[in-house]
Amino acid sequence: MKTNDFETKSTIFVRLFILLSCRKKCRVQYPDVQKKQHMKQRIVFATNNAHKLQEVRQILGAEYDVVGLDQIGCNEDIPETSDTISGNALQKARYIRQHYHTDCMADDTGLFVDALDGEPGVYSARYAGEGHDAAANRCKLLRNMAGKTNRSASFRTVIALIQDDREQLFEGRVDGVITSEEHGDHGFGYDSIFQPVGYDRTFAELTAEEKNAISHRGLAVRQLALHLLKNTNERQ
Ligand code: ITT
Repeated sequence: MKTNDFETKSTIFVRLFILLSCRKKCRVQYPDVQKKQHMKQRIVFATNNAHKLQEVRQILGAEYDVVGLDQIGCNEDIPETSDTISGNALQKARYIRQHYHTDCMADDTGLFVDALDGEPGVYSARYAGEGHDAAANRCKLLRNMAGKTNRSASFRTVIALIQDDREQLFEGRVDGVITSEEHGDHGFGYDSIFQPVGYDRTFAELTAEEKNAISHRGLAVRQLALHLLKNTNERQ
């Protein structure tokens, strides 16, 4: 064999070796990636409010696959007839459990204003009528607050989780004041007229990350996340 031939053959051999070991590495990595995707925990969130869905997805992060009602084929307006937010959260979660036979979570939220004896509270969504019109709700609240010196209020959220036929509640609350006019255009619902304690901006002037870090929903969802993590660890 000539020297040149020998060099060519050994170069081919070295290249083949590198190629094979790369393929081996790829094969090792690929199932890991697949496994990670499968490990994502699926949670059905019983809400018709796209903003809530987006917030919960952001707060829980990529580890969870938070599924909305349309993804389980539910287009109904789930009844909310309780006079407490915990009652409504449970009612929504139980409805989905009963009709769609799946574990799920539901969130009910209210804005409780001290000078209005806790109104709109559990009726926050329908404060200005059955239409769920957020602009009309804010307008009515600002009208009812005209001239009030005590502007203290709190947002409260209760999340009901039904998992393996067990019911759990998680609560979050943030205190603040009702501003005299609307400020900001982020967020939704009453965000533009609620200024949390310690801030000189309304929720609608904060970024989504800033709101989620201190909000009623952020607090409740982080408790839920701890519970889910504990459950998962216990099952393994
Ligand atoms: P689902 O019942 O389908 O979850 P909803 O919009 O009816 O959605 P709630 O009854 O829990 O939700 O909420 C009452 C109202 O309070 C709601 O219509 C919003 O306008 C408002 N709201 C809820 N969370 C809010 C938040 O984080 N910031 C501002 N307003 C909020």
